[in-house]
Amino acid sequence: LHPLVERITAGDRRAAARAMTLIENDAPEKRALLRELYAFGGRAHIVGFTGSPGAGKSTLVDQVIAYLRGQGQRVGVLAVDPSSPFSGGALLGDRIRMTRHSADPGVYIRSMGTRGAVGGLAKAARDVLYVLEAYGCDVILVETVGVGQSELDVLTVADTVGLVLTPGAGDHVQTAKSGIMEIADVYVVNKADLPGADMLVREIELMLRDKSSFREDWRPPIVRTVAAQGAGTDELWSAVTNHLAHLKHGGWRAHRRRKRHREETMAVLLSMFRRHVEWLADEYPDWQDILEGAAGEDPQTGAEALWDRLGLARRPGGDP
Ligand SMILES: Nc1nc2c(ncn2[C@@H]2O[C@H](COP(=O)(O)OP(=O)(O)OP(=O)(O)O)[C@@H](O)[C@H]2O)c(=O)[nH]1
Ligand SMILES: [Mg+2]
Repeated sequence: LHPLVERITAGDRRAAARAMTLIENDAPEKRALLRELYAFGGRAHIVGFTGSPGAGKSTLVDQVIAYLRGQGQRVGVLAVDPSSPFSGGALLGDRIRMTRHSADPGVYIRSMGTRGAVGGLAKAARDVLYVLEAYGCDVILVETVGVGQSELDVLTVADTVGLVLTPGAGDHVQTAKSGIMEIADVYVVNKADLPGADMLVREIELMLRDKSSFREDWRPPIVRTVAAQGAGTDELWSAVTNHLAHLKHGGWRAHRRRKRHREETMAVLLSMFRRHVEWLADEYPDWQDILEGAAGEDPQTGAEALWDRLGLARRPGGDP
């Protein structure tokens, strides 16, 4: 085992931090680390929380941490912060309201900026999660704000997605950003102490009457919370664990894992392919000429010529 991986699995926090930084920075050791860390993937229940800015995601995550610690579970947190550059690592100020847990050895909180993430935020998050899984986290909570496609893409790493909505301003079901309502496995109506919570619950219920929108045969439950007072956390967590049981029972978790594996492998393969072609173009001027259309040929013809030069097979019918 890589010495760093060995230390991570022994519960060494500094080793975990170091590995995450190496991974985020795309360091030369990254590949060797990920190769070994892969074996730990799938051990933790990964739960994403998303929603509008200020919906109470961090407050909620903080309550869930306390709840899970009460059960003796080891908890990891990945807070995705769009306002920060990609490599940060350290706790990002007061956007994260979980600092009361930062001295607890059973809690590992990591934040990840999004500015400048290469190869996609979801991939970067997935890679960091391997470290938290190797560290022995039973549950990993991922907080990401529900604006921007790449922030939402991060949720593909989650087994269960909680969409945090609040009564009143902006969060009406009808006006919600398209795509965001559909990703929820659990609807969390937070700030249920404020007026309008009943109305919001009714709106969601109405929307859920259209059963055709259920993903993976799961009817998303609606849970009310007052995160600021710690109310509703146990109901929230039982909804979340019910969802995981459903995924496992129905074979959905294995199905998703295969699908994600396929996507990740494809992404790696395509980027290898791209790098290889770029290398050839650097190495051989005639590749460069074809790429730039020096002889006046169209891009399709040029690409097919390069395809043939790579010695790649054509499909029956003649298409590459
Ligand atoms: N009234 C009320 N306020 C709450 C509740 N939960 C959180 N808040 C308050 O809402 C504000 C935003 O909470 P955060 O937890 O930072 O929200 P967030 O969704 O993490 O915000 P960003 O990370 O900035 O997107 C804070 O002032 C909280 O105290 C609640 O249940 N009721
Ligand atoms: Mg927050």
